[in-house]
Amino acid sequence: MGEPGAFPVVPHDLASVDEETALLLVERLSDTTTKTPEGLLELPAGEGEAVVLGDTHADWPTLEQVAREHLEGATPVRRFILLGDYVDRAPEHLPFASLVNALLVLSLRAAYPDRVIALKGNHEAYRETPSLSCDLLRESDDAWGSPTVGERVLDLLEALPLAVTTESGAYLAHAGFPLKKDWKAALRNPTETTILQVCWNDVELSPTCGARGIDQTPINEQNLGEFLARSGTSVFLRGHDPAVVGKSLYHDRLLTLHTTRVYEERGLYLAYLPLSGRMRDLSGVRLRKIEPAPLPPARPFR
Ligand SMILES: [Mn+2]
Repeated sequence: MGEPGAFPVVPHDLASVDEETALLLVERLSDTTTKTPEGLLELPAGEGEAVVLGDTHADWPTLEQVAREHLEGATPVRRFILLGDYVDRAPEHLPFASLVNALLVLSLRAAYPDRVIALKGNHEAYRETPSLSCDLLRESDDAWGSPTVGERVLDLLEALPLAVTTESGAYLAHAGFPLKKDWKAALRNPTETTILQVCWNDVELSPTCGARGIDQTPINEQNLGEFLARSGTSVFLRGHDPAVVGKSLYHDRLLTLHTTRVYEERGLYLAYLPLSGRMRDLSGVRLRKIEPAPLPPARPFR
């Protein structure tokens, strides 16, 4: 997995890794990632900017390319923030891609503990909320005839934080915010309701809203304004909803990102967020559209 500060090496071809080796790899990651989950991270003011990625959904070639550019390139960013949904809906022709992408996320966090922040999405909350199927378990079964590796990876993903705030005035989470007045307490001690609000919610004006079967008050102009006021933030960056990707909503205060070839027709986006000064709205956030990274050559038939 490499040393802290060095770009991690993650096996791309898990079919050639035996179960024991895979378990060792996950074991090492659980030693290097924080053991006490914190629901909310509050970043202090700092120089430079954060790059923010939306859902990556098993598109590890793109994540790896973007991570290399921003963590070890000529102009590295101070913070590298991932908004959740690392697994499931894998692109075609990428075997075991949910496992590889999850291992890449966790390895990046272990290699750059003070720079990489990975938040939890609804796909990482598979065992905590009424949910979809989980490719981590299925891929493990396919590779090794047992779900154990996938279960251990899920243990680590479940412990990821739900949200992060910056001194410059941003709140970031996978989908939404706690509707409770004491939002910090809700994030620090999340109930199923909080997980649904933070990891599953939609914006009222999206076509997706109401289609997921999640019984929550959706995000609207009013509850967004109230939340930003009580949290002392000005903008909300999220992933989760391909229908509104790249659109700045509610008077330039809410932005949705995806960074995966799985929804390529909606666009793959990165956002650059200032970490110093004070944002009033999204005008200080730079949006960049990227192309998906090339897929690795298909494995030769054996
Ligand atoms: Mn999602």
